Amino acid sequence: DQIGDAAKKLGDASYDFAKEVDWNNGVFLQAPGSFQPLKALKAIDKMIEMGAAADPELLKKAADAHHKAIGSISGPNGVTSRADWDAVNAALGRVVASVPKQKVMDVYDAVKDITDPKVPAYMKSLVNGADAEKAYQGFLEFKDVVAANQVTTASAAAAVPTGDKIGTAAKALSDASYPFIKDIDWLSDIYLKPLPGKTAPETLTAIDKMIVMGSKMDDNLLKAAAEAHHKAIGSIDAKGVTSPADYEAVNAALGRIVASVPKQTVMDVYNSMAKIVDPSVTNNMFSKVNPLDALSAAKGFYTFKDVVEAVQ
Ligand code: DGD
Ligand code: CLA
Ligand code: PID
Ligand code: PID
Ligand code: PID
Ligand code: PID
Ligand code: PID
Ligand code: PID
Repeated sequence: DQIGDAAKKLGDASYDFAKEVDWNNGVFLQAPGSFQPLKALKAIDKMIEMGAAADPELLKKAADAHHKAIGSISGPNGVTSRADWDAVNAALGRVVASVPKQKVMDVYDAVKDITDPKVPAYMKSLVNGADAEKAYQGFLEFKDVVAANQVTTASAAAAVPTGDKIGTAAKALSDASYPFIKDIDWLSDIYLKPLPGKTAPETLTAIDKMIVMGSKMDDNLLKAAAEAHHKAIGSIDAKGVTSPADYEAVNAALGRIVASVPKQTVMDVYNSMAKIVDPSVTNNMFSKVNPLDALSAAKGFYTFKDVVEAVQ
C-alpha cells in the first residue's frame, strides 16, 4: 500500500536519526516540561479517544509490529532493525489514517500544551542536528501520504455487554475498593519516578508482555474499555477521582478484556512486572493509604478474579 511504500522512504530519511537517539535515556520518563497532572490527563484522554476511534485490526497490527521490533533491538542505544523501524512507522501511519484528522490534531494540540517549547531543541542537541532535520523532512512527506489515505468519519461506538457475570462482580469489587481509590493521591508525581534498580531494557521486557496481551484482546471489548476510561476522566473531581458509577464501569470493562485472553497471557504480564517491581514500591504505596481500605480492595479483587477466570 501507499503508506507502506512511504514508510520505506521515511526509513531512508530517518534511520540515521533513530540510531543516534539513546532510547535507554531515563529522560523520556519525565514530564516534557513542568509537571501538570490534570493537563497531562487531558492529553492522555485525547489519546484514548483517538485509540477508541482507530481501526482495531490496524491497532493490533501496530502492537504486533512493536513486539517484533523489540525482538530486533541491538546496541547500547536500544535501536531496532531498519526493517522493523520501517514496519512500525508503516503500522502507525495506517492507525493514524484510520481516524479523522481532527482526532489526531487534538492529540498534538493537547501534548503541545504540556510540552515546554525548549524540549524539541534539547532533544535535537543530543543527536546530529542535520540527521534530525532530514528525519523531520521525511516525516513531513510521510504525513501527506497518510493524509491522502485518511478516513473522514469516526467509527461507531463499541457495544457494551450488560447483565453479564463480570458486570455484576464489578459492582461488588467497586463497592469494596472505592474508599481505597479515594485514598490514593492521583495527582502525585511519584508515578513518573524510575523503578528502583531497574534499567530501561529490563523494564521494556515487561512492557513487551503488555503489548502482546493487548494484541490478543477482543476488539470490541478493548474499544469499550477505552471508552469507559474516557467517560471516567469526564467525571473526575478536583483530586482526580472519578465517580463511583464510572469507576464500576472501568472495572467491568477491564475484567472483560482480561477474560478475553488466555490466563497464561495475563500471568506473563504479572510475572514480568513482579520481576521489576521491588517490594519497597508496593510497601511505599500501602504506607500512603488507609490500610483497612487497601485490604478491603485487595479482598474484593481476589473475589473478582475468580469470576473473571470462570468465564476466561
Ligand atoms: C517535537 C515533538 C517531540 C517532543 C516530545 C514530547 C512528547 C512528550 C510526550 C509525553 C506525553 C505523555 C505520555 C506519557 C504517559 C506517562 C504515564 C505514566 O520535537 C512542535 C512544537 C510542539 C511540540 C510538542 C508537541 C509534540 C506532539 C507529538 C505528538 C504526540 C504524541 C504522543 C505522545 C506520546 C505517547 C505515545 C504513546 O511541533 O516536535 C518538533 C516540532 O515541535 C518542531 O516544530 C516544527 C513546527 O511545528 C513546524 O510548523 C515547522 O516550523 C518545523 O520546519 C520546522 O518545526 C522547518 C521547515 O518548515 C521544514 O520544511 C523543514 O525544512 C524543517 O524546518 C527542517 O528542519
Ligand atoms: Mg510509541 C509515538 C516511543 C510503544 C503508539 N512513541 C511515540 C513517540 C516515542 C514513542 C518515540 C512519542 C514522543 C515523540 O513524539 O517523539 N512507543 C515508544 C516506545 C515504545 C512504544 C519506547 C516501547 C515499546 N507506541 C508503542 C505502542 C503503541 C504506540 C505499543 C501502540 C501500537 N507511539 C504510538 C503512536 C505514537 C507513538 C500512535 C505517536 O504519534 C508518537 C510519535 O512518534 O509522534 C511523532 C518524537 C518521535 C520520534 C522520535 C519517533 C518518530 C520518528 C519520525 C518518524 C521521524 C522524526 C521526526 C522529528 C525529528 C521528531 C518528531 C517531530 C514530531 C512533531 C512529528
Ligand atoms: C503544524 C504547522 C503547519 C505544518 C504542519 C503542522 C504539524 C502538525 C502535526 C505534527 C500534527 C501531529 C500529530 C501527531 C499525533 C500523534 C498522535 C498520537 C497518538 C497516540 C495514541 C496512543 C494510544 C493508545 C493506543 C491505543 C489505545 C489507547 C491508548 C485502545 C482501544 C503544527 C506540519 C502540518 C504527531 C492514540 C495506541 C495504545 C491511549 O501543523 O504549518 O507535527 O504532528 O493506550 O486504544 O486500546
Ligand atoms: C499531521 C498533519 C495533519 C494530517 C495528519 C497528520 C499526521 C500525523 C502522523 C503521521 C503522526 C504519525 C506518527 C508516527 C509515529 C511513529 C513513531 C515511531 C516510533 C518507533 C519506535 C521504534 C522503536 C523501538 C522499540 C522500543 C525501543 C526503541 C526502538 C527502548 C527503550 C502531521 C495525517 C493527521 C508515524 C519507537 C519499539 C523496539 C527505537 O497530523 O494535517 O502521519 O504519522 O528500538 O525502546 O529500547
Ligand atoms: C527542532 C527544530 C525544527 C526541526 C526539528 C526539531 C527537532 C526535534 C526533535 C529531535 C524531537 C526529538 C524527539 C525525540 C524523542 C524520543 C522519544 C523517546 C521515547 C522513549 C521512551 C523510552 C522508554 C522507557 C521504557 C519504559 C520505562 C521508562 C523508559 C519505567 C517505569 C528542534 C528537527 C523537527 C528524540 C518512552 C519504555 C523502557 C524511559 O524540532 O526546526 O531532534 O528529537 O526507560 O518505564 O521505567
Ligand atoms: C499469585 C499467588 C497465588 C494466588 C493468586 C496469584 C496472583 C496472580 C495475579 C495478580 C495475576 C495478576 C495479573 C494482573 C495482570 C495485569 C495485566 C495488565 C495488562 C495491561 C495491558 C496494557 C496495555 C495496552 C492497551 C492495549 C494496547 C497495548 C497496550 C492495542 C492493540 C501471585 C492470587 C492467583 C494484575 C495489556 C490495553 C492500551 C500495551 O498468583 O497463590 O495478583 O494479578 O498499550 O494494545 O492497542
Ligand atoms: C489472576 C489470577 C489468574 C486468573 C486471572 C487473573 C485475573 C487478573 C485480573 C482481573 C486483572 C484485573 C484488573 C482489573 C483492574 C482494574 C483497574 C481499575 C482502575 C480504575 C481507575 C479509574 C480511574 C480514574 C481515571 C484516571 C484518574 C484516576 C481515576 C488521574 C491522574 C489474578 C483471571 C487471569 C480489574 C484507574 C481513569 C479517571 C481513579 O490473573 O489465575 O481479573 O482483573 O479517577 O487519573 O486523576
Ligand atoms: C501490600 C501487602 C499485602 C496487602 C496489600 C498490599 C498493598 C499494595 C498496594 C497499595 C499497591 C498499591 C498501588 C497503588 C498504585 C497507584 C498507581 C497510580 C498511578 C497513577 C498514574 C497517574 C498519572 C499521571 C497522568 C499522566 C502524567 C503523569 C501522571 C505526564 C507526562 C503492600 C493491600 C495487597 C496505590 C499513572 C495519567 C496524568 C503521574 O500489598 O499484604 O496499597 O497500593 O501525572 O504524564 O505528566
